[in-house]
Formats: sequence, structure tokens, C-alpha cells
Amino acid sequence: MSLTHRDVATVGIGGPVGSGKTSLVTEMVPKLREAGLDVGVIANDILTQADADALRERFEGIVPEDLVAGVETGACPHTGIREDPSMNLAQVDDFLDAHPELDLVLVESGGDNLAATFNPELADYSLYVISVAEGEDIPRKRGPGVVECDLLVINKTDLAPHVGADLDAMKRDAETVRDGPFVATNCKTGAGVGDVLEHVREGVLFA
Ligand SMILES: Nc1nc2c(ncn2[C@@H]2O[C@H](COP(=O)(O)OP(=O)(O)OP(=O)(O)O)[C@@H](O)[C@H]2O)c(=O)[nH]1
Ligand SMILES: [Mg+2]
Repeated sequence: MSLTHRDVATVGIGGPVGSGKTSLVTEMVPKLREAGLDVGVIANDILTQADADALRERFEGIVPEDLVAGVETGACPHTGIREDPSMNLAQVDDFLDAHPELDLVLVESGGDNLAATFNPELADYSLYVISVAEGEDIPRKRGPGVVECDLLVINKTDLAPHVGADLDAMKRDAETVRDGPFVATNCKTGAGVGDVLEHVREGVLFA
């Protein structure tokens, strides 16, 4: 994948409301920092700065606070990441003005309805996070977010037995509906997050 449009790699993180996008970012960032990478984070939220505020607090001491920003997209999360990503792109530029050394920016989308895909101008690589607790038939429904992302993340694997979801069926369906890879994660323990980072590295950082 070539990074022709700007001087920093960007990774979009989409997925339905509550699937674990912020939790995944929370797990990824310390590991990226341990690997020596300078990271910025943008959290898109419909009407608040809630995720950005929570992330800024969690990353205190490991990410400068001006590298964690919220973008309020208004009613529809798709707009800010796909149709008109200008607010997010302006934020990436602001990060770069203050921190030209940046290696990577993570952009969390607001929660959507399986349809949100990232504008390639905004994201060089895209993750789509679904949760087993939303029902085992989510991959089978072939939402554009699930099908078209670079990496599908099936999160909350720990909850599968509690909600009667067949994780193996979800994995089989993910293989059927997608050409690309998927990873199963538990963001409560960090299981699988290393695999997510390997894909991200292959997708953008060492491209
Ligand atoms: N059991 C379990 N809970 C999880 C896991 N990942 C996230 N959660 C919980 O799920 C809830 C929602 O997680 P978030 O990370 O806020 O989800 P989100 O996708 O960022 O949500 P929005 O930004 O509001 O769309 C929180 O209570 C998390 O603690 C997981 O792997 N297992
Ligand atoms: Mg969130």
C-alpha cells in the first residue's frame, strides 16, 4: 500500500456502537509506543468529546495530550469519515504541524450500522470492529464495513459462551464474505491485539 497523500500513516477504526473500538485503541497505543512509534489518536463522536476525553486520560504520560483529539461529526458518523473527511484531515494536519515526527494516526469512527467505510483519503488502512455480543450472524449480513475493511476484528470473544454465540461460525462466515483477513480479540485481556498490530504494521508502517 502506498502512502502518497500525506506524511503520516493513518488507520481507521470503524464498527457498531459499543463493539470495542475505543477499547481496541486503548490496547493498541501502549504497544505502539513500546515499539518506539509516535502515535496520535482522533476519536469521532456524534455529539461529544467523551471518547477523546477518556483516551487522553488513559494515555497520560505515554501520549502528549495535544495528540489526542475529538471530532464531533453530528448526526451521521459516515459523513465525517467517508463523504466529507475534511474535519478529520484538518486534525491530522494540526497533529503534524505540532509533531512532524508522528509515525501513525489512529482515527476512531463514531459507532455505525455495519455500513461505514473510510474514505481512502483519510485512512490508509481500515479496521472494522464487531462484537460477538451483537449476534453471531453479523458477518453473515455482509455489511460494507465488515466486507470492505482491510482487517475485520471480532471482539469480545470472552462473551461468546454467555450470549450463545458460536465463535467458530462467525469465523467461518467472516472467511466466506471477505477476501481479507480477520482477527478475534478480547480487549479486556489484550488477547489478539498483537495480531491486529502485525496486520497494521504490514498494511501501513512497513509498506
Ligand atoms: N467483555 C468484554 N467487554 C469488552 C471488550 N471490549 C470492550 N468491552 C466493553 O464494551 C463496552 C464498549 O466498549 P467501547 O470500547 O467503549 O466501544 P466503542 O465501540 O468504542 O463504543 P462507541 O464509541 O460508543 O461506539 C465497554 O464497557 C468495554 O469495557 C471485550 O473484549 N470483552
Ligand atoms: Mg468509542
